[in-house]
Amino acid sequence: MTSRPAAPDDQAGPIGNEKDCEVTVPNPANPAQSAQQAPASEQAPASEQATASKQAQATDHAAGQAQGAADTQAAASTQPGKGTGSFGRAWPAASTGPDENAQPVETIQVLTPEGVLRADDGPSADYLPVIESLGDDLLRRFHRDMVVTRRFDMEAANLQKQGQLGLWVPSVGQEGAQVGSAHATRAQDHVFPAYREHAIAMVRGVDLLGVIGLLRGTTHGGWNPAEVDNFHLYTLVIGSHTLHSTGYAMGIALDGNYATGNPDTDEAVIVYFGDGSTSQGDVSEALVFAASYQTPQVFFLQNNHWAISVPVSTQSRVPLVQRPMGFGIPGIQIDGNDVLASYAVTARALDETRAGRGPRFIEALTYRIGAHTSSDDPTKYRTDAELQSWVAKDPIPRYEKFLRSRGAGDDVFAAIAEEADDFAADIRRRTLELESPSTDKIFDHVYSDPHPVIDAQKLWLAEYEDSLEPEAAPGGDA
Ligand SMILES: Cc1ncc(C[n+]2csc(CCOP(=O)(O)OP(=O)(O)O)c2C)c(N)n1
Ligand SMILES: [Mg+2]
Repeated sequence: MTSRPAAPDDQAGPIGNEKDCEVTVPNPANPAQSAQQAPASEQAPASEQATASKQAQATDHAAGQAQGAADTQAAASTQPGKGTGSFGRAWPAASTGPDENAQPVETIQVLTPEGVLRADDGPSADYLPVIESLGDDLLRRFHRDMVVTRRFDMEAANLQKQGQLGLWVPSVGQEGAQVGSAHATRAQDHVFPAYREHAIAMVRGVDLLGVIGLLRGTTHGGWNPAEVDNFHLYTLVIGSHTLHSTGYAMGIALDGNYATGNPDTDEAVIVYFGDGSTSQGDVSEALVFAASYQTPQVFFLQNNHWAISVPVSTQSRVPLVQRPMGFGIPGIQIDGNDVLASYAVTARALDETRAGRGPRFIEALTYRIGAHTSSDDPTKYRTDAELQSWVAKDPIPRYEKFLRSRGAGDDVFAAIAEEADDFAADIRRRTLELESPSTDKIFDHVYSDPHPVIDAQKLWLAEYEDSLEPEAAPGGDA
């Protein structure tokens, strides 16, 4: 075990000094954020209404939390048994909604919801030069990647409905957060996804048929991380991969593969996780170790406002971006439906951490437009009004407006749409061609070396299968 780095006091400010943790005060001149605040009258309990009015400048996060609380309480009151513990007692009702002591935070947004670059001189303006340095090819690539992933997602959902996949996990609505941050990574970086990071997988070079195979049950993995720019495997045990990523980042540090001053070879880790997973102990442990060892690592939280049917307002009484500060890690909140903010903020955070300045935490405010998975029915727990308010903030049409204002014409968008259709058709064709693996494959790779118990089980299964009657051919009489 190596000794831990000296205490990194350059990150920590006096208590209450959020600037040192890169969480800045709200800009009252930002009408876009005010517009996102849900009307206090829709937010139910009187105490929370008072809170809401106190936080008139609060961010989208607080609005989402308060709205989620009201929606959830409304849903619970119409569902018999919901909100009742297994001992027949009612759970306390006041477990949701923003804490009245929560400090509002500034959300970094480069592109307004109208698709115009922000012209004010608040903290978001710091990121404009990053965007202005990008060429048209990359800017258009962002759009292409968002559109292709969404089209892929729709095709996969259709395949699931047609019985070709066991399950589908949609990413619709989160393309801005994913495409922007993925393009900010460098080839040598290591990316640890959860399970709906399809756009990031594609940007890193994964053949998305691998994702399909995973959900069709033809593979346990889907790709080899070493062959796809270190895009590690999907992780279904929520939050567990934050520990994997911190361990990996500690390894990079032990090997001395960062902070050499060469951004083209210095490595960094980025881990993607959801709002719900922040309630897992694993995430807190990962943050503790990351802070202790000053890992070269970015924690990228996609706050899509729901953990299956649990709203983020139940997971945290304060904006989640404030949580890393308690661990001594700077946090920054971004408009996750702004692909440019996602790119610029992630690029800076990765370059800072690869340079040895310690871990960083980004909270991207976004929304899961679709169901949690194809097994979920979100109409049971969230309102159509909430959904529509986020459909209106869809990252794709917003970005299309921006590209059009820079001269992209109908031909550009028609070509991208055609490419997306071709991509989906190719995925469909290859999905139907996927072959089922042999049953005994489940025993491979349980251990790296041969194991007598596994060998015995494999033999037993083979004998059992041999003892069965052969299956009737389709269409036969038997
Ligand atoms: C350790 C663990 N507990 C519970 C689950 C069941 N589960 C699957 S997804 C999920 C919600 C995760 O929500 P969030 O982290 O916000 O990610 P999102 O699905 O919204 O992307 C839960 C509880 C799980 N997979 N792993
Ligand atoms: Mg979530």
